[in-house]
Amino acid sequence: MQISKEQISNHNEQFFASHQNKLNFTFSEVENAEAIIQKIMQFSIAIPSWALGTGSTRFGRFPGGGEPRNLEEKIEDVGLLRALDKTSNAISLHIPWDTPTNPAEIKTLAAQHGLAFDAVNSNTFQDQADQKYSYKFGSLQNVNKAIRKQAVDHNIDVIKHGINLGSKSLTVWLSDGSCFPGQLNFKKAFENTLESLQEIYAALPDDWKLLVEYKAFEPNFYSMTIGDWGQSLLFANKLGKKAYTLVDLGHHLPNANIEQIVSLLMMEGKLGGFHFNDSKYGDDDLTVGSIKPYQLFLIFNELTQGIQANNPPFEKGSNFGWMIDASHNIKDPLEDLLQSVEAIQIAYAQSLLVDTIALENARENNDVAQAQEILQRAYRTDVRALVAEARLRTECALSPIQLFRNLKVRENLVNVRGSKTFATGL
Ligand SMILES: [Mn+2]
Repeated sequence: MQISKEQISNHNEQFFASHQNKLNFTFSEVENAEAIIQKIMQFSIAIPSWALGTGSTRFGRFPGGGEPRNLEEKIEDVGLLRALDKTSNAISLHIPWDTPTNPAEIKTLAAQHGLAFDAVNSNTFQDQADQKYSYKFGSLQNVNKAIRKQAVDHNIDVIKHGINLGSKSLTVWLSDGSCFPGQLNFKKAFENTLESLQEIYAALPDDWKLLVEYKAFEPNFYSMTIGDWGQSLLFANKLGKKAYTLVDLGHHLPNANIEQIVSLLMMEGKLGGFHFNDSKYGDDDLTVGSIKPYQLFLIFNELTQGIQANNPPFEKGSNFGWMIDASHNIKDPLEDLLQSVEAIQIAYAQSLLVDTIALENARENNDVAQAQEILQRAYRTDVRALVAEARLRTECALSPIQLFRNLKVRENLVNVRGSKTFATGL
């Protein structure tokens, strides 16, 4: 299914007058409104191939129907999102869930939908039917050299798939760790993992990045071998300049100060990628901004300031890997992704409202109340009309979810694909 420009403009017409009123008001309130719209229009985010189907918990999976049955249909789904928001401009593949059998055709199809390929993701947290050794006791950390080699070879294979598609980075997330005290020699596990990562790093093209993702717990519940940003940064620093830390919002212990982590990683030039989601308890994979929108804003505030200070803008073609990493259990995955994208755009727009000079002055004068006022003034500003205007100017929907529903996109996909479909993924 494709959404036509005519369908979008018909939809926008009915909302136009009300949008214009809100926009005029926002322009009267926000000094840099035009600059913010321009930034939002440039903003780009990747959609992971595993977020397009209904996810599952440990207890069950309830598919919603019309889910993409193969990689081609996943690309089609991201194409639908892009037609509605022009921000979901890339897809991030997970190998082997979405191994491209004909890369040239897949690349052409993606280009037809205006999509690029973001980071490729390896998988050594599951056993595949055709693999010789099990990862039950870890992959890159394993005490058995042959198992480590199998995991290294898989990662190198993933890089090759990525090269064929035009990806520029490999994300490694390991479930390696231990479930009980005494199970693992921490030092040996680190050293084995480092040696394995070095072998993967050696196979990385010069213009690629290796993104080292960390996670505090789950599926291992006593220790994770790359458990926090310190451990990830240690690996990244030992590996070299092509290696970076990747921050996933859901991969921290409760109440971790993620904005501080972001600030320091950017100071070190080692923040390579970001996975957006939201959570109340752990790695809940909930819709971005649905639980802790203020935290999201504070993180964006650090991202924006860090980028303005010493990094290129995180716009189309930038060096950062921005991605939504979530798996939706009960909502329509496409509606959920539209909500997530908008939450990210809103937080980004609000971060651009922060008067950084005044904030720095307040900090230098230890004026704590004023510093808080400056941040909260930005956070409490309604920027939705600016985000909508960015969509309007890029020929997208003023209200993406409304149009998604009006056009009966899901019903259409169910008709074509069937009501009992299972997308590959978790
Ligand atoms: Mn992630």
